[in-house]
Amino acid sequence: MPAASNRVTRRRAILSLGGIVLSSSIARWGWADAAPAYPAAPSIPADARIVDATLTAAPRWRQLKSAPSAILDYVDDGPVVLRVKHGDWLRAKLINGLEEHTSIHWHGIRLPNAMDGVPYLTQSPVQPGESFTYAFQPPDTGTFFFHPHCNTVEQLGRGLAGVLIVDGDEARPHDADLVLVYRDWRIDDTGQFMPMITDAGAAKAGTFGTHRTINDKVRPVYGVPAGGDIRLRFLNLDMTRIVDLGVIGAEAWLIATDGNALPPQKLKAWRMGPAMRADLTLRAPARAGDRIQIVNYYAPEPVVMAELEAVGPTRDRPVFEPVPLRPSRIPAPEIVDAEVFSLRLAAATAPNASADGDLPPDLVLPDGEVLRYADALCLNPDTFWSFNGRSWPMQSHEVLPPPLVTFRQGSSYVIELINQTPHMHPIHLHGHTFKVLSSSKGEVVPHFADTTLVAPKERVRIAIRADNPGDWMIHCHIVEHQDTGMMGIFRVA
Ligand SMILES: [Cu+2]
Repeated sequence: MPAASNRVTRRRAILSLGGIVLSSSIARWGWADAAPAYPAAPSIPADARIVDATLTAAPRWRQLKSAPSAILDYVDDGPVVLRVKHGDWLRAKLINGLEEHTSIHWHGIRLPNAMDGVPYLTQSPVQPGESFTYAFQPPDTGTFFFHPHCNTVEQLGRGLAGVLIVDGDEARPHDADLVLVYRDWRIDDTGQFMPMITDAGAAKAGTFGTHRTINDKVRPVYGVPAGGDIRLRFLNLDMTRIVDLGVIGAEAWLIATDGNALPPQKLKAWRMGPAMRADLTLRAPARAGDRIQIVNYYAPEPVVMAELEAVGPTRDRPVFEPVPLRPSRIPAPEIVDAEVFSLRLAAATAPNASADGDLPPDLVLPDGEVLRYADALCLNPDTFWSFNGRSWPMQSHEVLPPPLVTFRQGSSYVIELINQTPHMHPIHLHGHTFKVLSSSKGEVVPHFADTTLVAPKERVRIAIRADNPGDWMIHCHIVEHQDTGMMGIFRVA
């Protein structure tokens, strides 16, 4: 049988197996008929303070343009914002009201592997009508978010995401605390969604939306106490767009990146790829009616995304000075003598061209059939991207490739992200928060992050202490890039 038709046959076979075989038996590389070896969930101590939440992922109607759009969300009036105090446990019951499986990944939270929400890797996918309860104690304060890790292009693209705030980082409280969620919806004039992924987009910078919003509104205006100190939590929850966050009309200071405190930096502009967050502090205008503009400089002309309008009597405050947040609790990586792991971000290549020379072993399917890695790769008909010469072999997570790298638990590593492509890639690590050390393109402000944007031809050095055991995802957060190959597993053991 010619190789090409062989591939097609196998592809059909795998796809038709669908959830039947794979829901009962996980397909890991080289493991035949292995029972799902999911990590064990943490147990909640008897004296824990618990915040309960119910999140029903379901289709809903939302007015984005003149006609309502059929979005997906956990609540009717999004975005949902969950708040816990540092030290609390969050116990969130996900109910799947969708017609396909889903899960919740808690982006940026250094939680136990079992709660990371990656189907087939850390848990069984949550099937339609089923539920799954996530319970964990967030170890860090800050601004986080959550979203599915299944068919992410469609589910996140249609709106399925929420905000998680862990309070307890303010040495001095602000007078107002605003959450600004940036998204670009891919809808037409009648509010209908357009195809979320296109080959032309996925192979380049991504398929852009058509309707940019803050908290689902175009250029909203928020009243803030006149002369008061304001905290802004800006989240780029788009799947494609890059934002250069700026403020016009007030002196703003950057106080946290991806939720992690840093010494206040006077804000000129802060570049944010999909999934990145920035916390700002600023003083509202003293005179009621005066406005501040929140702008995006990543455009030919600054684009106003939202405005703040001073309201009410003027607060009597001393001269504005940015108060730093309490220092982050991220374990500092020991950078001197740390091993360096290079990760090349590149276009997809034939697996035989892998520069490492260590091709992954053949895959043994649950029914005993042996599938070559090369054939498995062909299961993903639209593979455009790779890490270190390896593309994630399927569009879903049903077949798991071996880890790209294994880190010794407790050791520190420098990871060099080498962008060999002409496009931006916001690279996200699960389970760990890293320190951004340096860039080949110039000075960087050292800061902690869970996602960092790597520009074309740029090399960015980050460092982690690999202290959280498990198999974790690393991927580009331009979701189409993730979906078409730029994803892998790193193991901490
Ligand atoms: Cu990318």
